[in-house]
Amino acid sequence: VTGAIAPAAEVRVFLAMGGNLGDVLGAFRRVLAALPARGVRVGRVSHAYRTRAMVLHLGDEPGPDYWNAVSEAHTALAPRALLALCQELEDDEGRERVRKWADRTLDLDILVYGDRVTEEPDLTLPHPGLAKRLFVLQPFADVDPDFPIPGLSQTVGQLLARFPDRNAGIEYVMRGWL
Ligand code: PH2
Ligand code: MG
Ligand code: MG
Repeated sequence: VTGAIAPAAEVRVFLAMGGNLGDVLGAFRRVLAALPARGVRVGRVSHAYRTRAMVLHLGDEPGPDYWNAVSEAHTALAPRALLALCQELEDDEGRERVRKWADRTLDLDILVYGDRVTEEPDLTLPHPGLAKRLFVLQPFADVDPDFPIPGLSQTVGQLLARFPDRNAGIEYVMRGWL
């Protein structure tokens, strides 16, 4: 219809949730409950994984174990708007930004935004750590193992299968946690 404003098309995104301080699964649940009213329709959600903290420098004392999970979602928010929303939800959970990789109540990262491939100072898509981290790939594979990662010529399942030890750092799988 002439003059009508077309609604922005929704894009399929994948979000990673992590945290190792406080009631992390509670934080995950609150985030998933808050997203729909903020323009993000939540789709499939992975199991929750208890994982050993990955440290920044070899030899660093690891902090408490993390919980990690991945969620599929659909949104018409632009990448920057989605990133700002993620940071706002982290702040709502009392996230303190003390230093890189500090222990945290909630980390909410954009893993994938549609087929977008971009490298900007604070927003690299797909997430640069994705292919290297079992605590991301394993829950991602729960949600969609056949998803081809934009910019890489491999699916989530193929990346996962390349890991020599498919349980490395994964202590426990919590099913039906939502
Ligand atoms: N996130 C980090 C640093 N280390 N370790 C685990 N197991 N899980 C995480 O999500 C994680 C981490 C910084 O984002
Ligand atoms: Mg992170
Ligand atoms: Mg983050």
